[in-house]
Amino acid sequence: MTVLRSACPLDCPDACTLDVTVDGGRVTKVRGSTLNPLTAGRICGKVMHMDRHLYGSDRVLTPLIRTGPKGSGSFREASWDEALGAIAEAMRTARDTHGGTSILPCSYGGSNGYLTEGTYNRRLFSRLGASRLRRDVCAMTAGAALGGLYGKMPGVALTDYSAARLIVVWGTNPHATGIHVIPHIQVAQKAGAKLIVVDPRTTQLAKRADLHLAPHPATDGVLALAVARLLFEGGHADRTFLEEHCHGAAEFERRARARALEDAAAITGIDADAIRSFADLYAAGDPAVIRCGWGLERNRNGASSVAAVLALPAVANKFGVRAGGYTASNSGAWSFDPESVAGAVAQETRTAFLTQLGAALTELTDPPVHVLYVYNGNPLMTCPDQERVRRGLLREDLFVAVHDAVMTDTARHADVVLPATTFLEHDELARGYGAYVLNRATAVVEPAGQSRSNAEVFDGLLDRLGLARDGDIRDPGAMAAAIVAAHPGGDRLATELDTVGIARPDSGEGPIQMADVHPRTESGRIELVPEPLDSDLPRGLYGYVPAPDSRHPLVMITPADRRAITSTFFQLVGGIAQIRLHPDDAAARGITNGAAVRIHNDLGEVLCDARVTDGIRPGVVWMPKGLWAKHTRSGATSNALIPAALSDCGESTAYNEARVEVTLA
Ligand SMILES: Nc1nc2c(c(=O)[nH]1)N[C@H]1C(S)=C(S)[C@@H](COP(=O)(O)OP(=O)(O)OC[C@H]3O[C@@H](n4cnc5c(=O)[nH]c(N)nc54)[C@H](O)[C@@H]3O)O[C@H]1N2
Ligand SMILES: Nc1nc2c(c(=O)[nH]1)N[C@H]1C(S)=C(S)[C@@H](COP(=O)(O)OP(=O)(O)OC[C@H]3O[C@@H](n4cnc5c(=O)[nH]c(N)nc54)[C@H](O)[C@@H]3O)O[C@H]1N2
Ligand code: SF4
Ligand SMILES: [Mo]
Repeated sequence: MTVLRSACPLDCPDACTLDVTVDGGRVTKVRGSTLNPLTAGRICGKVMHMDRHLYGSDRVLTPLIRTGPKGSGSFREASWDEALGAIAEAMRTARDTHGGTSILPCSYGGSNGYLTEGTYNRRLFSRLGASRLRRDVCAMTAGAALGGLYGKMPGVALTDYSAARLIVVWGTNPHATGIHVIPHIQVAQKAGAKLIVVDPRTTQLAKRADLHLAPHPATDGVLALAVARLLFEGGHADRTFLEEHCHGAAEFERRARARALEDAAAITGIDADAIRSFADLYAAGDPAVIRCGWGLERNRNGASSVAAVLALPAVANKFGVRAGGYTASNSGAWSFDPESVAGAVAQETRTAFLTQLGAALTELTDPPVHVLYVYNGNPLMTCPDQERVRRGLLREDLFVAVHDAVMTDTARHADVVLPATTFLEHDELARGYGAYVLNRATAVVEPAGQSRSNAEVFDGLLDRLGLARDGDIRDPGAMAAAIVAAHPGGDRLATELDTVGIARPDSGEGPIQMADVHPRTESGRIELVPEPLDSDLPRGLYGYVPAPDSRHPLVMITPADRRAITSTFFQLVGGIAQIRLHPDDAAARGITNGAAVRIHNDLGEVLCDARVTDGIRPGVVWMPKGLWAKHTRSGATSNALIPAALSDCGESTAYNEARVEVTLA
């Protein structure tokens, strides 16, 4: 029995370091280590039970080739040689007959590491001249706001939250999506810090908050501007700071003052007094930090909402002290260029949007997509407009390859399925989801069955297609080393990775905003009304777009579930899923706890069970993201009801505002 070091590359902001117990060549225990101070020896239940994922019945252990009709899930075992040969042949034929752009790689958040994404894959697909994928299902809207205002200035480290005296948790649910900030919030609360939670649901943190505001989805911008207005009116704006460090302050103030508090209360569904309490607590709190999550970006006002929230610390100048400012994604702390290191080439090509995958597969012409290669993703379950994605996958003239560790619903629609290693079975250089730390991890066990890593498979295809070039880095260890070496300050990073296995950015792990790190906008200032965001938005930045009329009265939100990372690990959960609705909405429809219901709109329907709870505001219903087909009676999940419409800045989709009706099934 040995205990080996590893690190988690899953789509989670915490980037945990792990101690993995291996017994007889099998993983028997996974625990958090203390190498990453944020992990501090604790991890989530998902990865703690990683052995169930590794050795579960859904694991794909050999290459598979389809035998039944498309989507039937009937396969026979095949050798790697046969499976890779079939994929290479499909790619070669597509490229030679229709052009490289008829090949579409499709991936998202399965693994946030450079050896699984951004290197080997890009080298292969760029040399094939394949279509590019805009990987836009997550964080692009929030990223547009953060980039516009601050040029992605890194944020307050989650470990610094203990030092805050006012904490605002806005549109994020850390008990599910990033547990390690919670102990730091608790330490702060014990020391007298106040906690505000802004969420349409009564999350676990909301129950412990001094103030919980539950806005109508998509109205956060109106709420944040109302708070800004009160800060200006109450003399809590720092005029000197605004003058010296910001651009657009006067215009921002004009827009914040344009709406009366009572109107903001009516739009958001929050009492004017509660908004006043927010402003009072925020003005008085020092240090004050806002944890801005992703729940508020996924709607028609997403960019304006995130921008308005992120503007608050500038208005009141909460910066310049430890634990003062904001936290969003910290991806701006690093500047790697894995594509160049891997030898990806610049090419003329077209770009397809992941949020529009259904349309890309069914409507693109000149040329249509003929080969879809899926890895690090489960697009049938995670992309909007699910039925269109399904129709696309079922096209007889589309060749679909899926590389995954488990038989996902997407994989069931493949022509060829390839077994993938998990992060405990391959080497990785992992950054997590906008985390401060960089982890290097080495495989702790041999691959299960015949599974292979992304690096191996992409490299194998590169050879088969005759696309390898002299000087290409093939070995994953050498690739990781070259990526690190190409980073400014790479020598220091390499030493840290070699000696302890974890590295920090130049800014350190807990920088003070506006002291250690500064806006990376062109002007070097905080841009409160940044171009081109302002002119790109239909009503300008901070302009509120009201909800369109709809025959479907309820708003469905689809937050993360603590048992899964989007769909990853959800195969391990049985039973029929529940849609949560408020007692008033349930009573109006004759729905009782546990009733079988039909959730529907013009796009489709989902059949599952109802759970009646006052933990959500009236008019809003919620269903977890990432469900599998087996979790509903119709095989369709929330994404069958979510249109592929883009968010306000066109960067992502509106996962949190589908209009639906719920009726007894
Ligand atoms: N266990 C687990 N952890 C995860 C994930 C997972 O699926 N499971 N996913 C990972 C990924 S990919 C991401 S992007 C992050 C996401 O992390 P979070 O930002 O925490 O994401 P969500 O759970 O989608 O949404 C957070 C909260 O936003 C609320 N919300 C919905 N609409 C609105 C709104 O209009 N306004 C406001 N104020 N709140 C709203 C929801 O009720 C929810 O409680 O988590 C990562 N971590
Ligand atoms: N309704 C709704 N849908 C949503 C969202 C929402 O809020 N609501 N949120 C969106 C968000 S935030 C995100 S990030 C996306 C996530 O979208 P996806 O990335 O499609 O979601 P996952 O379920 O994480 O799927 C990742 C897959 O990658 C596989 N994988 C992991 N590691 C490897 C590897 O090393 N190699 C290979 N080949 N495969 C690997 C996993 O087994 C898993 O099947 O979903 C989006 N979908
Ligand atoms: S999913 Fe997040 S909390 Fe769980 S082990 Fe990975 S990084 Fe840590
Ligand atoms: Mo995400």
